[in-house]
Amino acid sequence: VADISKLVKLIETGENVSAVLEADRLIDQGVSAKEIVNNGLVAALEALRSKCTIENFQLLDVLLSSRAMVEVVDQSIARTLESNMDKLVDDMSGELDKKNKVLVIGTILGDVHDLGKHIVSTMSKLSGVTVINLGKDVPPEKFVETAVREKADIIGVSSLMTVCLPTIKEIRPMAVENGINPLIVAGGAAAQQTDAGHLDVDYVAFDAFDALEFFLKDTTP
Ligand code: B12
Repeated sequence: VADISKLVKLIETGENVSAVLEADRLIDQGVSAKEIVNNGLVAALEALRSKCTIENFQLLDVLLSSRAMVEVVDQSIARTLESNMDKLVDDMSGELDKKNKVLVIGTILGDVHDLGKHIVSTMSKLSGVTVINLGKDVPPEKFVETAVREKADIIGVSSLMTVCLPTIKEIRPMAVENGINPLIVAGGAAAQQTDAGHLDVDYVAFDAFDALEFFLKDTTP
């Protein structure tokens, strides 16, 4: 079994160039994108939790790790998914929708965490979803306005900040008021602490792969 701990360490210490080389090496050894994302990237950022609190905020360390993570996603993960996306999609359970879906994605108002959303957005694009990425700190009305204009099938909303969760609940009533009924999917560590009913969304994804499966699923009745 390939050892992913070196990659975790390199991202944790922000060594972006070496992290990309190590991720490429693991991929060449047959390690899957899912394993690298879930056990490598997410684990490395998880280890920084204590450096990112209100009381103790070691911004530079966290930003250097964030950069290393993004480079691994954009270079190593994107490359392997480009060549293996068909297989990943084949492995998904249930009927897949042939229609090209439109996803409007962003991080909710008050929250600037966007690494997880970046992974979801990159994977969705590679699998043929049309992605409109609104960035971070996005007010609910912006999600809805954009979904109306772009005729979105799905609104994806990320939240890593517990205090921002209540704002997610505003999206559905606003969408209904504007005459649309997209699927609303939440993700990110804070959203994962609650459930779909509580956030008034259709689904809370536990990782990017689970999210993609949900996006591509055939939902026509
Ligand atoms: C990196 C980081 C930062 C970076 C963010 C850089 C960036 N560009 O995103 C910076 C330094 C900016 C930052 C700032 C702050 N942070 Co911070 N940060 C983190 C850290 C260490 C990692 C988060 C991360 O990126 N993980 C890796 C990604 C890949 O994982 P993920 O987001 O969970 O994504 C996966 C899934 O959840 C899912 N997913 C994610 N989004 C979406 C969206 C959709 C639609 C779907 C379907 C799926 C999906 O797919 C992803 C891949 O599988 C976390 C600790 C942690 N482990 O969560 C703290 C953390 C989130 N931060 C925290 C805090 C407190 C802050 C600050 C307030 C600190 C301060 N003193 O100011 C500020 C917040 C500013 C603000 N208003 O938002 C707290 C939040 C506590 C809480 N529950 O409310 C945490 C949990 C750390 C802790 N103390 O426990 N932070």
